[in-house]
Amino acid sequence: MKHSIVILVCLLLTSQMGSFAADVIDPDLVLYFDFEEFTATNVIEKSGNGYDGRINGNVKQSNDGKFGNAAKFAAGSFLDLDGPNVDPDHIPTEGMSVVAWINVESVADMAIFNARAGDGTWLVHPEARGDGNYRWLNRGHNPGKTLFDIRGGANKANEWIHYAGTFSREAAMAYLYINGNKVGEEKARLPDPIAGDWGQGARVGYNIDNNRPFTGLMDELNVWKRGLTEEEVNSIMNEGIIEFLAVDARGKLTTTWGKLKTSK
Ligand SMILES: [Ca+2]
Repeated sequence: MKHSIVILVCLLLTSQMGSFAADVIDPDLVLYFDFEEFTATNVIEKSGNGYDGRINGNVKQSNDGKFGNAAKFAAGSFLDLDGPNVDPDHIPTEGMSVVAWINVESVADMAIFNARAGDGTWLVHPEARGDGNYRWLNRGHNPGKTLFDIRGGANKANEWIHYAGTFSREAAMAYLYINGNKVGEEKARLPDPIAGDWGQGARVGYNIDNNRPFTGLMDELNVWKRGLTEEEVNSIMNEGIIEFLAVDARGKLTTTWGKLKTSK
């Protein structure tokens, strides 16, 4: 009898810990590549959603990362995220943030991340640009649904730059931060959500139509389905995503305990 009670308690504790573990990762974090884990064919994706990137061309692990290792992209190489099979619940529509450390080999048009809807809508452009700045754009479904198109900052080659584009539909505002500084903002031109499918694909490091090849190093790419605040962008930049998520989770647990207390 005593033995079975111990087992029961252990089972209860395990299931409780399981639910805590599930809470630790922020549910709005859709994609996270720390580039610490490569297999022969894939780069392992760490959000918990399992969207490992299939390596196309020459994407190699480099130990010259901003945090540990990075991915080194040769021109025309990319990670294929199998866009058509991404869970619709994970597709950002009410808000989006794309955050990454990049160290580009030259000042040229380069896509950090790209996704294209089944109807051909280019729904997101987080880019370093050949004309010397950075870009952040979202669109609703075609035709003519550009929500914002921000250009700002000074594109620099051969140094680590922190890129963060954010958009909240509710706040109707988009912001572009470079190295934690706001370099551009735009009020949403339309009330539409972001196009809600990645039917023609989603990639890291190359546009769907094989343009704007990312060339150089990338680290700590994280894609969210909400607009991060300036404070959150800076926390992610300064502390790294693991520490950010830990603080995020502690905040959530505090809220949960608070709720439990009040409900008694
Ligand atoms: Ca890394």
